[in-house]
Amino acid sequence: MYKLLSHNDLDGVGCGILAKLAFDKQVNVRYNSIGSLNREVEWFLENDNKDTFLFITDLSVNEDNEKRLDEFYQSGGKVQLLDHHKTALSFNDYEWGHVLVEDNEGKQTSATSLLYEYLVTNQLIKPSSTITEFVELVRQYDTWEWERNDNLKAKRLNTLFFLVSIDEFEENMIERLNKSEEFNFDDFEQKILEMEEKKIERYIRRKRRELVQTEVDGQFAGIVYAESYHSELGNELGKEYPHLDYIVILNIGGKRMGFRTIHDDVDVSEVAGVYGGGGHEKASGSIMNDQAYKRFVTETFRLNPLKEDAKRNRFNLKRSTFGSLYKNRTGDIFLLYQVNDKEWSIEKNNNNMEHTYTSYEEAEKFLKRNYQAWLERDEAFVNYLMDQVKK
Ligand SMILES: [Mn+2]
Repeated sequence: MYKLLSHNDLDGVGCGILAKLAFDKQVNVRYNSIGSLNREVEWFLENDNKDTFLFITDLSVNEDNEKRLDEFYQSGGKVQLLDHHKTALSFNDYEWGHVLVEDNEGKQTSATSLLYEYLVTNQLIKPSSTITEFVELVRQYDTWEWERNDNLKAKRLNTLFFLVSIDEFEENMIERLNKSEEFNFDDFEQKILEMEEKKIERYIRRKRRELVQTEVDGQFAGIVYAESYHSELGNELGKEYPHLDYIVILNIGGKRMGFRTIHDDVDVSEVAGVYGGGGHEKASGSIMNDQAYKRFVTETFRLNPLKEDAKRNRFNLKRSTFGSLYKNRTGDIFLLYQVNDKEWSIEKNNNNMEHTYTSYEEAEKFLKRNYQAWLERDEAFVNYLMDQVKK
């Protein structure tokens, strides 16, 4: 018999699907949140048959279970941990651990791609082009490579995953992977996927107006409350507000937090580490302990949300030769303008601020970090120019 303990996201469930394709009725699969895995491992070690082969995928265990699993392995037990999270790299010290973040071609891995490789190498699964494509879609979604490749099929696979129950998704995928030659969505799925995508768009638009900004340990964070669509939300908010180092998504009901960044020089697995969590450089999570609750909830609850930049302007545009007009909540007006090829400068309430910047982006980042200013609408810009002319 086999037992597979995996994560409850698409990548984790991808592992369960592969295990069922490989072992059929010989495997017992359980999906876990990051918090519930350790209980499952303890239960396995205390109650399960000693001959059962244990797989742990897309998650890693705490220190106590790390020791217990090694004792289990040393006394002849069969266990294999497969993960691709940077924070789990130390499990490579064990013969039963295999953690790989990037393969030798520099391609980012996912738990599903690692398990597939393991099963194929050990001749436990018969590879097929359909399964290979499914694994690649899961990998691209989990690593966000789909976005660079504009691979909407990968994104849609994840959307579908959240539309149905895990059991239904599993069953549906196993049937598809067992027979079809190519991995495709049917007409009905296409239709509900379109509806769901529109719904997610509206949800994100609403959340964009709820984001508050705060400074934590020298970094700027944007905080939002949300229970669903965490990856989409983290990504969209990060792009809407690039002056923020990372986005914190608070799930109060689940007492959890997610951290996302779009910046290469920010590592949110370190941020999550401060609160006892972990994950990837670009996406991580942790439970909400008292310290985190105080920092992200209590201390920011009264803050006003950031205002979005005006979007339909024809005149007050970023990088405009007339300058770009910004405003903040206390009514200060800022004009961001180019001085020469290499310099950008800011006027605050018609007074030049001393510092200059090497790019528009740098100057705007300063404005948004320090004043939470937003790009004004055309109307205000025109009024501002007329006032200048009168003077
Ligand atoms: Mn994963």
